[in-house]
Amino acid sequence: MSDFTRRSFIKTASLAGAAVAAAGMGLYSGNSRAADFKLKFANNLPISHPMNIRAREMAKAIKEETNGALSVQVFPSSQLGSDTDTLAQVRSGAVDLFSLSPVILGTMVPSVQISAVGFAFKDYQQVWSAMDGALGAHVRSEIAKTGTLFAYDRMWDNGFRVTTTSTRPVATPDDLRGMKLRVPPSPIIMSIFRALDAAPTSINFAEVYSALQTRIVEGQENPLTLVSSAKLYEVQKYCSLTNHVWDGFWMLGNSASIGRLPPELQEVLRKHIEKAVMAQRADLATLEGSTRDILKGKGLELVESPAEPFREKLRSANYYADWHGKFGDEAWAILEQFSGKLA
Ligand code: X2X
Repeated sequence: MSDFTRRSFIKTASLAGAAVAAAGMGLYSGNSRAADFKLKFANNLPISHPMNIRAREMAKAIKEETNGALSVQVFPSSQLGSDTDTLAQVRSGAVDLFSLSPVILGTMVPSVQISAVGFAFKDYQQVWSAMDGALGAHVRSEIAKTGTLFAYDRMWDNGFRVTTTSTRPVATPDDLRGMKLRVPPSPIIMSIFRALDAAPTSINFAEVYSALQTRIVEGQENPLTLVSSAKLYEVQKYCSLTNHVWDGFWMLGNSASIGRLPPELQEVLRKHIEKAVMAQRADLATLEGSTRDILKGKGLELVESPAEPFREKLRSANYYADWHGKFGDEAWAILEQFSGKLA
């Protein structure tokens, strides 16, 4: 039985919210009415990815708890456009919620890329201490400064990015020399592979499978769960465990869109987003081991790629010094609270 009755909604909704709802959203139009508040949630992940499984559960739970007053429609797999297009849509309010990696959000807010510094995090203890702690708070404050967007507290997990290729494995930095590698439209990911002497090319994720299939690029880099759920093993031969960047997705909200919801509905939304995110993180942790076996079974050759030689090459290319300068001493000090000394 939903614990959110029409009566409590009418009683607790802000006057502004009730006025908006009554005036244009059919608040009082009987039991089997369309939702009074409809939100669009876009993401770029395959429909089978744990994020979309949990997002569908989240949407169902929100509809039930609000007795249909709030509905969240999930648009997976870049259905509403590429990442860069959808970022423009969430900024305008055409899309209300968008899960976006900091490596791409960095095209709009450069400072948010600090969580994607190459080889900064070695494990999930460091990741979640940072992102659920001071570094995440710093990044969310940077996002809020845009005035149009905000980020919910908890990040979805994408995983540690590994490198898949069709031509040769990447066991050492030298293996990357001249390699045509797809990277997201991301200044910081582009800079890692330029510093490692590869030949990176920015392509939106929606076009990655075909770019690999037609050999426009030799390889790409993404976490294991995505290599599996996007079926990249069908067009790749090697999977080198570089783990060069931990990546996640901020759950971005359009401030005006979400601000129009009555406070009660905003809280229901926040609560179920957090629940879905924490369940998705646990899913990826559970899947880590089995995904390696799945990918081996699909014919991918998994290759160990020890981190130190890659870190050393980045240091010698002034990669860390350059990004320290871009992010500034204060933000860099927050990062190193969790990563340890990087340069
Ligand atoms: O575009 C990618 O590689 C992806 C899916 O990992 C991001 O959204 C950054």
